[in-house]
Amino acid sequence: MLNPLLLHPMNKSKLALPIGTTLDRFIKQKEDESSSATGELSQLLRDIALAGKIINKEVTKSGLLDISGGYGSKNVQGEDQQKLDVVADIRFTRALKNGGMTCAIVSEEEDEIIHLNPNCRYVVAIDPLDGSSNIDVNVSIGTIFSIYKRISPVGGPVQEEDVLQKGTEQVAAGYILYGSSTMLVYTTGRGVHGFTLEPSLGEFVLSHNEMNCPEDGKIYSINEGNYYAFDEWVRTYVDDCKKKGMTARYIGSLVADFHRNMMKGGVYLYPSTQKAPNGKLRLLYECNALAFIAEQSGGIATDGKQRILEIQPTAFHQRSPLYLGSANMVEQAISYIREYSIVE
Ligand code: AHM
Ligand code: MG
Repeated sequence: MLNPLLLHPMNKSKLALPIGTTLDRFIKQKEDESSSATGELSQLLRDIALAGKIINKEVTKSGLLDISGGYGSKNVQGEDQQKLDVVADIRFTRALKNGGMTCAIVSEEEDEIIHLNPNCRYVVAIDPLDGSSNIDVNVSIGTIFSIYKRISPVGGPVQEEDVLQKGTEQVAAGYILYGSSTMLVYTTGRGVHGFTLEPSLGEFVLSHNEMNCPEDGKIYSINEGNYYAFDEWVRTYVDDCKKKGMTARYIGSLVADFHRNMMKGGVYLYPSTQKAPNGKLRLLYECNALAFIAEQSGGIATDGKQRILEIQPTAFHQRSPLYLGSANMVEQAISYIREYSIVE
């Protein structure tokens, strides 16, 4: 029988919420547990979840409606935009604008800051639909988001410094994975929690409480097509993974590759190449969010020289090499850098 003391309102925060709890209720409980919470971040997380449900609807219709394929334009980084990339960007911007908790957005799909309500405290960095090359072929894709508190005073225009904050300053981060089921995974710096979309209810429900990334694993994820463009240390590392009989898994959607490795134990690598000396992935809205989640679940994220979260960004669309996942596996991979670096 339940201890009646636990039912007392004062003790509400001590009750661990069971699997199946809705995201709304979970967010509310976390808000109640924090003495400084104003409810604004909670509302922002709900706005993101709502946008995720809308994108999910669009993604599942892809192929039926005229929303797959190229949009015929390029984003600021010169990459072909897919129609769904653009749809997702519009849906998120609209949801965050209507939600009224966001002062600015920086998005993979937009060159400049999108200014929203200057009276709000939160800045959102977002990749609305990551894994674009997989959209048309029914392979998992995702949304990645980071939330920061602005530095400049509320009420005034958002400044570059509000957006160009180190990953350590994130107040929350997460991703939505549109896979065999749709999941929202997020952290506010107190563990990582995963929610699965129950399609008939249209609700995200708690399915993975306190997610932990195993320290070790067997999976390495890297685009080996770039093998001859990698530095020698990466090629040697990949050769050694094969000699050890490790498992190669690479979906080409960062969210999906990261999620699998966090569940099963693995390492994700996107190193610099001859063509892309800073790698491909974007610090603000790809690397930082997953680095925060990785660390919160016991994993590691580094650019090979320093913690991803400690890199000071200098541009909105800045790129970074990324080594991410199970702690021992990331450590082991980057130990090759030291071994192969040329001592002058
Ligand atoms: P995108 O944001 O344009 O979709 O690009 C990012 C994606 C990541 O999801 C994925 O890990 C990586 O690019 C794959 O790149 P590549 O095809 O070079 O291996
Ligand atoms: Mg992306």
